[in-house]
Amino acid sequence: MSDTNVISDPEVQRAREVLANARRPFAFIGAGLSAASGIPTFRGPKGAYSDPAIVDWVHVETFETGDRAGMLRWYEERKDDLKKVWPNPGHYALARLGIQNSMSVATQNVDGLVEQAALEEGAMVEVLHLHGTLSEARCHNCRAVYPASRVDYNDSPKCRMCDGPLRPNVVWFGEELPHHAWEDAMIAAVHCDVCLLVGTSGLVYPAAQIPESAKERGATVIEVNPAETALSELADIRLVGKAETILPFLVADEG
Ligand code: BV8
Ligand code: ZN
Repeated sequence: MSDTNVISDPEVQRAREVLANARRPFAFIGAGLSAASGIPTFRGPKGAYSDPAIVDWVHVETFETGDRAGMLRWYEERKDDLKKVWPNPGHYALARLGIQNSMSVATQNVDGLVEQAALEEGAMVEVLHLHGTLSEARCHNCRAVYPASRVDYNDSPKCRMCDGPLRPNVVWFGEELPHHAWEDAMIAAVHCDVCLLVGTSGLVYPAAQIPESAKERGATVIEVNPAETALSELADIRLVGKAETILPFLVADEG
């Protein structure tokens, strides 16, 4: 969907209207929102998971009994890459929705770009990190948390409290989601009147239960994604296209 037909697309107009009248907007987002910032998605043709090694490196048992060094090297590279990327127009538009109304964003992303955009826009956006954040490291034993900027995973860093191994403060497959983020996201979902789904394949659980709950409780669901996803059937309005192209037109004072 190019810019010109975004403006004239009746579904985009309808979504703009719904969001402009939203009293409690909520967003559930995934890697597709950060694609335009140069951060690869996980699934799909050019996704990170097309490298089989990387599929292993998002599982906790790989850290415990497998190629821990390879896993930590990949996370150190991703942490480094974050120093070179910026939010894209999709992040800024999402943040601007938080200017109209205080807004909760449940993110599966660990890149910190939504909160950076909100900071730059001076928007009140509560960002709930369902799968953690690359900005923190934590001890695998006692869960003590450290700034990731102070740690190089290639040095096999150890915890200052218990000498346990440090690892990114993200949620790997086989690990529980952070309780507060999960609970706060579920509360936001069941109380929202509009749920915006942006850039997620909707394949990962229990995170994907969150938009399902919003739908069950009567929210109007708007999906922004160039492809059909596991969550598309929840959508009252499906906007087929890229977040960085479409989202700026959904924020009332744009376009
Ligand atoms: C757990 C690590 C239990 C951080 C990730 C049912 C219930 C509960 C669990 C399960 C269940 N069924 C199966 C499970 C197990 C498992 C799971 O979900 N497996 C699935 C895959 C079959 N879940 C778990 O293990 C979870 N934990 O259940 O714990 C437990 C209980 C007690 C005690 C111990 C354990 C943990 C899941 C978290 C996994 N960690 N990441 C990191 O390194 O980043 S998940 C991984 O997928 C990503 O990190 C991301 O967070 C997540 C979702 O991916 P998406 O963000 O959607 O990205 P994807 O690439 O898939 O899609 C991109 C989309 O963008 C596409 O749709 C594309 O079309 C679109 N797009 C592309 N460009 C654009 C765009 N959209 C808009 N604009 C564009 N420009
Ligand atoms: Zn420790």
